Amino acid sequence: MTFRAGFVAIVGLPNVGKSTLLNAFLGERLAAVTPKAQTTQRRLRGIYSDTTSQAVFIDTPGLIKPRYTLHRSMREEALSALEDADVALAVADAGFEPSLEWAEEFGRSIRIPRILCLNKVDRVEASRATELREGLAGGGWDGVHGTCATRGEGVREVLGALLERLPESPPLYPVDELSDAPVRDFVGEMIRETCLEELADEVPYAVAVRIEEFRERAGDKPTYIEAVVYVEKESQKGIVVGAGGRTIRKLGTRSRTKIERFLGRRVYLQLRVKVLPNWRKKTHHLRVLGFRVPAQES
Ligand SMILES: Nc1nc2c(ncn2[C@@H]2O[C@H](COP(=O)(O)OP(=O)(O)OP(=O)(O)O)[C@@H](O)[C@H]2O)c(=O)[nH]1
Ligand SMILES: [Mg+2]
Repeated sequence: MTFRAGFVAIVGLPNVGKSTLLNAFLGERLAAVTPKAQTTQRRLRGIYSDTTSQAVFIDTPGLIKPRYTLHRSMREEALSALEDADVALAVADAGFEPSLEWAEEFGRSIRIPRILCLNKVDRVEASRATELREGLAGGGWDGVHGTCATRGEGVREVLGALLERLPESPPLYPVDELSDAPVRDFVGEMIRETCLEELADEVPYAVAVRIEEFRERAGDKPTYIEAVVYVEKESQKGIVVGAGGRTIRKLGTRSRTKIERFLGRRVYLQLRVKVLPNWRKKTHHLRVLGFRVPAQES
């Protein structure tokens, strides 16, 4: 029997449910998901394998008009994922008109096999979802599917359509691997996700997380993790620490619970807050924090 394997880039505007879909395909909570736009900041590979196929999904940051260097890095992450992809999975939010307009334009501009996922169909009338799917079907897509990613509805159908369009190839990664990202990257994302959930207004967007130490210890001692939450200003540091350290303690506890569930073992998490002035605009800071910065920015 032939085996199919290849890369699938998941692209779309922010907050349409790209990362939720990735998690639904894999049946694992691999990518950070929050109600806030711009949750995903860099590419994340998630690998789906079965007995006949392997899809290497690349979850990407939502496409936005860049306002500063971090945004340009995020946009570049999404566009370069498309360059390497065998199939594009465009995601739109059935209840969000701009994302539908984006999809229409994207469908016309892309040259590789393309599937459109109309997500969040639970937020519109069933008749509206059907009308949208029919309206979009003529746009050169290799398939238009309705999904509710949070409930897993329609997800298997999209997955099937994607796998069918992958090229014949042996597996690209070991079939028992879920991602090629190091564990400490996931740990950093879980802390950042918690910051997005717990902090309000502009503060969460000024947060970057760096894992300084990740050490497994002998016996039944908890894994030791030291992380720094970077913000851009002293005032933001005050907010993240909170009165008497209350906020940072809450962030620490919630993050630790997620990390322990993910790693399946006990964790000692040491969280600190530091100011890295204007890191989102500084090429050097972005590089230190592990972002890829487009060449023209250097
Ligand atoms: N009602 C509803 N909500 C959904 C659905 N799929 C995702 N969401 C919610 O939409 C929000 C955004 O989901 P994400 O998966 O983070 O979206 P994203 O496209 O990855 O966003 P960025 O990373 O910011 O570009 C979260 O609160 C999800 O729980 C869906 O099918 N229905
Ligand atoms: Mg995302």
